[in-house]
Amino acid sequence: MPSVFAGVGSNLGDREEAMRFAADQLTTDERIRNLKKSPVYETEPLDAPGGKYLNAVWGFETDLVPRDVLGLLREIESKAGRVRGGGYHEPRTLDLDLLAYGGEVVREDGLTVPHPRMHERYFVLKPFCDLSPNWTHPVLKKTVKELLASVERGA
Ligand code: PH2
Ligand code: MG
Ligand code: MG
Repeated sequence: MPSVFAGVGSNLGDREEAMRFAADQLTTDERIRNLKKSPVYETEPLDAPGGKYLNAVWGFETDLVPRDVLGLLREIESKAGRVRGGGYHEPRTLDLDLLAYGGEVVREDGLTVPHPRMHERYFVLKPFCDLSPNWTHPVLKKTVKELLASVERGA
């Protein structure tokens, strides 16, 4: 069963409650095993309007294929009350991004794994590193720990 990693973000409404709700949805889903949660970080919005984000990364195991993991994450976003208004990086009650699916590379319509911007985002790499510092990016061939160090150096 591959280890899957999801980025979790919220900068609208009751941010803690949205994250609690999402964790509960995953924990009670029989297709999801062994949910592990990073610490939560409060971060300034990057290239986005609105208030501060709460960010975390969660890891779990599943036999769902990447497309179905994406579908499940979208479903949980909707159940948490997320409404997509179409604005660029608009504030969101809950954002669940599929960051990594084991060491696999997926390039399909509307689905790129690893997430195309994860390696440049401190708010992803920091909590990802808390969970799994040695996960290796299958395209960049660098560990999360190395990617985080590059971002912290500003490289
Ligand atoms: N997500 C974005 C855009 N900007 N900034 C922070 N700090 N955290 C996020 O999760 C985030 C962001 C698009 O999804
Ligand atoms: Mg998203
Ligand atoms: Mg996002």
